[in-house]
Amino acid sequence: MSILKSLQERHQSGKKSIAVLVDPDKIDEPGRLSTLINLASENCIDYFFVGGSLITTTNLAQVVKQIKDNVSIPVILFPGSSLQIDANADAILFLSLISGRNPDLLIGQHVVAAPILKNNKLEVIPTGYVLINSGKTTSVAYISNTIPIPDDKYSLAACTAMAGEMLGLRLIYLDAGSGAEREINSKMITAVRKAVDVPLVVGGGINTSQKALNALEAGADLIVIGNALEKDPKLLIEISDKVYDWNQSIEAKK
Ligand code: 1GP
Repeated sequence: MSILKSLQERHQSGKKSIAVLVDPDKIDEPGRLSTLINLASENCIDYFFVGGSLITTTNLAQVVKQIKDNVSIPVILFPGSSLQIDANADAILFLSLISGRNPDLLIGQHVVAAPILKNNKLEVIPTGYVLINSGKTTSVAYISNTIPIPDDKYSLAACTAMAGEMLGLRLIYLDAGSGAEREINSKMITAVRKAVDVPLVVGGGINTSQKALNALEAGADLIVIGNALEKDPKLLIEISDKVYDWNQSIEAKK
């Protein structure tokens, strides 16, 4: 089954998923990725996202390979640019930065990436990428040269997601940016959730299991955890327990 199809089915049934984000730039010690891979596998993590706003190292391919060689968890590229494509991953979020007005990130990079993607077997997942303000300027806001949507402009975010869905995008990714000071608030997640039928990915600044649970309750289908695991990889155990309990309760209601 395709990754998108499985996310759609999980969305329909109310089940939740977790992705661990690996930024190749932050894999500075050889053992760090192995620790994450082992933890992800022991805790039944659904996906690895691999990417970053600015990859200054050349180890994207190495990171993808190390994950693929060790576990069967699907690897989804979360690219900061059209340079971040690796055919050994399973899928790529084909991101259109719809909260911004930077044409290069709405269609430009896509034109460059399209012929490369056409010639490999990566599953291409058209994704409406929506940045929400989270306090301090994040790398993604700076690099993308766009202004994130203010975190109290719920209808602006909802209409942005709605337009993305009408344009044919198959996922909406609400992101506060990696290491965000403030995670995306529940009211914002719920407003966007109500506006669209496609699966909703939420990430940025989720650094406690309570924040993860809040995002799930507000309507996130897939939560993405990156930065917080750099400081405390074991947080993944707590967060995956929350997702597991949630999914068990859905099963029990059947
Ligand atoms: C960033 O949504 C991801 O694009 C994850 O954010 O690194 O803050 O968990 P964190």
